[in-house]
Amino acid sequence: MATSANDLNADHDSCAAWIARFLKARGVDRIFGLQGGHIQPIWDHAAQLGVRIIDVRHEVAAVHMAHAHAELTDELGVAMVTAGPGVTNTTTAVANASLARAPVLVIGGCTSRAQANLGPLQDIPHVDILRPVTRQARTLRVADQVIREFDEGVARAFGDLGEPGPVYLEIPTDVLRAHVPANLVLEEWMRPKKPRVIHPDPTAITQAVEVLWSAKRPLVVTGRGARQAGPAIVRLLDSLGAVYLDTQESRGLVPASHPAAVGAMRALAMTEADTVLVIGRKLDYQLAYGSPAVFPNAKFIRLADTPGELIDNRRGDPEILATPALALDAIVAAAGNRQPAVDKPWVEGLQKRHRERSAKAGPKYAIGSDGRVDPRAVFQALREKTKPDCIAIADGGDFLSFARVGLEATTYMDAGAFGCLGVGTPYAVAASLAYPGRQVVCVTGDGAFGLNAMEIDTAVRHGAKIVVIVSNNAAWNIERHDQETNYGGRVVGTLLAHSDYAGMARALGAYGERVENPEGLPGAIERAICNAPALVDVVTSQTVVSSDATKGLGFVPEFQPLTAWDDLERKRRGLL
Ligand SMILES: Cc1ncc(C[n+]2csc(CCOP(=O)(O)OP(=O)(O)O)c2C)c(N)n1
Ligand SMILES: [Mg+2]
Repeated sequence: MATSANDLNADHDSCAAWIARFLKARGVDRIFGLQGGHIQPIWDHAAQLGVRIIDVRHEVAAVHMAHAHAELTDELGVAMVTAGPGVTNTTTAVANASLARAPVLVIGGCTSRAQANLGPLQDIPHVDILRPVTRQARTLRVADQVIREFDEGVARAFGDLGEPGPVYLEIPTDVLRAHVPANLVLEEWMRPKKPRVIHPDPTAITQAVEVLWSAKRPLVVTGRGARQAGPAIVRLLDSLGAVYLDTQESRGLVPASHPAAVGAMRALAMTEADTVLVIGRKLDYQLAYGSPAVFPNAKFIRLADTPGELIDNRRGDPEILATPALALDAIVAAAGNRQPAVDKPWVEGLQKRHRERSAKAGPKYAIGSDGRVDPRAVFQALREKTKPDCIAIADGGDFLSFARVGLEATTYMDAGAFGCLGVGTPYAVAASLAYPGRQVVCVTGDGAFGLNAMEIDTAVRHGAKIVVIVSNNAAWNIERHDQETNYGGRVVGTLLAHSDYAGMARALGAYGERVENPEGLPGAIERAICNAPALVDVVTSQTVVSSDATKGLGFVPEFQPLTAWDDLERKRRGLL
């Protein structure tokens, strides 16, 4: 490597050097990013300290990766992008992390102070653009205060002053180069912080025991905020005898084999429950906004460590602001030997019907009416070929709908509440780099795949052993289906080509093969796992209709996300 006498980063007490040391001190061992001159001082110092730089092909992917890293490891996810388009390219991923409340720190470039408002290169009001989708967005102009700002920013990313979520900090390049004497950087700003613990109010615990242990038809529902509380939830379910539903964000928290889990009877459990304990989640579209139309018999108890998950849509009585595991254990302890009033035949009835529905092996899926591979056959083949600790990522329209039912993995991420197509490949890359010893499979629609397809190149360069399975139905199919069924069959702008995605993967240095019949799936998946990073391009049917398409998720009913719930809502309003 050629060396140069010129070193703009020779000062190891520059502001940029302090930021790199701060990140290292906070346990950050990787930064996802795309380089540019404005951020080069931090980029270089971080690399010199041994922080791994995972350089991507589009800034949106860097933030998706930081997000997945944060979710899968409980660590801070860090992305670094340059000024101007580098920052604006992150906006969608920052918004996605905001809805997913993922603790992500995005470090942006910013023009030097002396050029401010003169019309410099790559200048745009980043902070104004990102403010609505971040917990904090600031320009740090005072070099000796930058580490204090980072300390505060990381605290906000982990949920101080509101929900956890993304934080955006930018530092003008001249500030990055400024010298900061060590005596001005307090050691306490650098030191890692322990996660906060919120102890429950004993009065609220007594009240919760009273309501739960008097309930005849208690239902427990969890979300992202319950993720640390799996064993405590199981202890509560065991002592209360309630039924249980997870949501997309809490998959795998309670083992699917636990008798309380009645996921296949979701609608009936929601209709019939008289008491619903909601742990760590909003009553958002996945829970029909908590509407009495869908929960006609229920009163609610809310439990979360952030008020944002206590106060939306329906009042909890009680509303418990506490670390969920602590509150749940306190509830179980306070209930002691008290016998719950639970209606056992109701619980057993739901359990029995859940078992019957789940046990149905279902047909062996092969081909759709157009002769192409039934997308559900992919998941049957995956079940044969993947290990139980496989990490699964799902992205797309119809294919995501099939994936939710067909995938068995308990470590799982998907396009989420933001419906953010394009997350698949970046999430998978970050997952594989975080857990190199585990299989990582990304199942994605061809449309969704196209949004960040170049990240296959990142996987190859960084040795991320991902397996991407593309459902190549040559369409944005869930939308095509909507046009066909609800807009007079006028199909406009929703068709793609049967592009050669396997060839594309090979061109980028990955393994790739195309599958055109269901018998070819198991072998192709096995070869892909052995040769990862790899892509299996499965030519799938457009004619197999997914449940998201039939339930109305695609076409946006007026009051509720699903047509069945929308009908109930209309009935409640006297419109039917
Ligand atoms: C970024 C973004 N753009 C558009 C949409 C709207 N949308 C939702 S699903 C979908 C179709 C996805 O097509 P594909 O990934 O090929 O999956 P398929 O339905 O064909 O299985 C579209 C366009 C979205 N959710 N996100
Ligand atoms: Mg498609």
